[in-house]
Amino acid sequence: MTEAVDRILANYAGETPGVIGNLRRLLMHGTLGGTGKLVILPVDQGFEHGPARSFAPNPEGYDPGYHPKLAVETGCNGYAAPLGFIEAIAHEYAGQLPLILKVNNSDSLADPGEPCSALTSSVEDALRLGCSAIGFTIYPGSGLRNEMYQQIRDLISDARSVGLPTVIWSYARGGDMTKEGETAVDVIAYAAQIACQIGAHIVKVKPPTDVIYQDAARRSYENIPTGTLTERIRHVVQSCFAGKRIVIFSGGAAKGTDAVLQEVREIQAGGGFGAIVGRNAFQRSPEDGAKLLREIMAIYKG
Ligand code: FBP
Repeated sequence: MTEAVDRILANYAGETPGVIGNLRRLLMHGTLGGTGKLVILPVDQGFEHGPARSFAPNPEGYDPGYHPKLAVETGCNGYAAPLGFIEAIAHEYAGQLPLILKVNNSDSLADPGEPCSALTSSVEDALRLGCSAIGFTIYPGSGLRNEMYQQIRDLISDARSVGLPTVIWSYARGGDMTKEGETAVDVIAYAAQIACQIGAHIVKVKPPTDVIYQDAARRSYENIPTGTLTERIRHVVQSCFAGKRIVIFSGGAAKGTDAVLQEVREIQAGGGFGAIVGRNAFQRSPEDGAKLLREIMAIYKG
């Protein structure tokens, strides 16, 4: 244990020992183990975006064995994926790499109007596969958001009872939300707060942009600095119970190395706890993907 990890876990003091133990496992694992920072490799894009959009840029990624190997070689804190990918590799990696089972997923074959992921696996599956946490996506703003909030209430409670923490991917979308609104700083902060209030142990949101989406929030933001990404990250961290809940930020669609690293520097400067980096890692060649993950971790290590 380290002071940084002790400090974070003290904020979860009301939790069961099993949940705290698994959070500790995630925080103590890999290159960033003990620093209080996390880099997680998520590979649910095959389900969410389709196989070719996800894996054609680096065909090695079609193989479920590719991703946990990349995560282990580069020292990621954990690996998150839907049931099929986890079932294909758990016998080899459970106990060697913290696994996070994404228990709901949605496809992008048709515009759902009001998005709502399907439950695709269970807490029992996570236990059976030796996972360290479950993952769940909510879509605040969707007409079906209340259904998702109620589903996750039950799942968090089931997962907690067997000692598993919950990571919530919180993406505002649906309703009359615009594309620009989905990443507006007020919307990201609100989505992060909702995930914390629902009981997420780790929250995952997209990096916020310098846009205020809700007219009702505009005045409240007059004195909140949001001009730089660092400032916006700081505000999102504050919105997660004044930094008492772990909040990490996603990488987004593949982009240039300089842009990824600049974003990571600002997440670090704003007090973010780390990143979930999917496409930017596995869509590069094996060497380049591993190099980028190592560079990202070096920044978080300070
Ligand atoms: P990326 O780094 O590839 O963006 O992955 C992070 C993630 O949260 C994935 O888990 C998820 O599939 C994806 O983003 C969703 O992205 P989008 O909202 O663009 O569909």
